[in-house]
Amino acid sequence: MNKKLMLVTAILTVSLLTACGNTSEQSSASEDTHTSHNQGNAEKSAVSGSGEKKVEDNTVKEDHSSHGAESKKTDVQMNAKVTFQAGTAKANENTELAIQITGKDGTPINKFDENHEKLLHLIIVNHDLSFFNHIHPEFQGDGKFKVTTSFPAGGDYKVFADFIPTGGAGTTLSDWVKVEGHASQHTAVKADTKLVKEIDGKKVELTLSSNKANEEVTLTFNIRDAETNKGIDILEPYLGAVGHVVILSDDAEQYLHVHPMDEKATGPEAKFATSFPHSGTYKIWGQFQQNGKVFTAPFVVDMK
Ligand SMILES: [Cu+2]
Repeated sequence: MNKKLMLVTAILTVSLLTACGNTSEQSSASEDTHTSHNQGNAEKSAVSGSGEKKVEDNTVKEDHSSHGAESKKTDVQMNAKVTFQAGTAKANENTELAIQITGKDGTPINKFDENHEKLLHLIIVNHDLSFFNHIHPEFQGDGKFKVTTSFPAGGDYKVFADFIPTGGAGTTLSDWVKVEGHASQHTAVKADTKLVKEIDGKKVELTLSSNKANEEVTLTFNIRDAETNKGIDILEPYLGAVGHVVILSDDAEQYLHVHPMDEKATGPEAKFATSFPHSGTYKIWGQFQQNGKVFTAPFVVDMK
């Protein structure tokens, strides 16, 4: 009896290891071809975040730490397929994007919980993360969302769909799409020497409490008027919070969506807590709103 149990355990372990092996193989394959992958659902949907925090973050919706999704527990059951309604898309032209979300067996997911005022948050980046777009497609029913958007150049874009299926956990799925047209030059993602950016007349400064991966890091954004250097304390809620932060590893494999520690803050400071899953270079986009206008401050940091 015990022997039998041990054998079963051994088989299970082997199959788990095999599954993991396949996952990394598949995702590196998708990196190589950079085209839209609609097969290999489980593999493709592997988008990870701050690992062990996941379950807690997802059950407590008001939790203020990151809820970057991790594939192993829940996402593996679902798939997001991103297509262009017209079949193809050209750079600098309005194009209708469709996102089809299905369960493991291919049936559409039809119930979503509203999360920060939206059923689906879509983040689109290009190959070198120089382009970032955060949009909210409309639900059409049958697991399908649609949105009209445009791309600044030809080339490959990674699309992250961030949502909560009703009864499930916060999930992030991703897919690559290819846009026709002249591609922009690829610039390596390089850490900023100074974490101060001037955006739309505002000076945004970012301070990290630590530059170590795998530990809690507080990100403090300080927002000042670029001309007067006065702190701006009249930030407006953007999607129900003082700000939103999206973080991607330089290879766009690790996705973190971080919410503020104090959602009701109005500036000049906005604090966020997260943990970076491994050492390396990350791009951070902080999004805030003033006078009805959203501004996005990008930063690149190295984590040890
Ligand atoms: Cu959003």
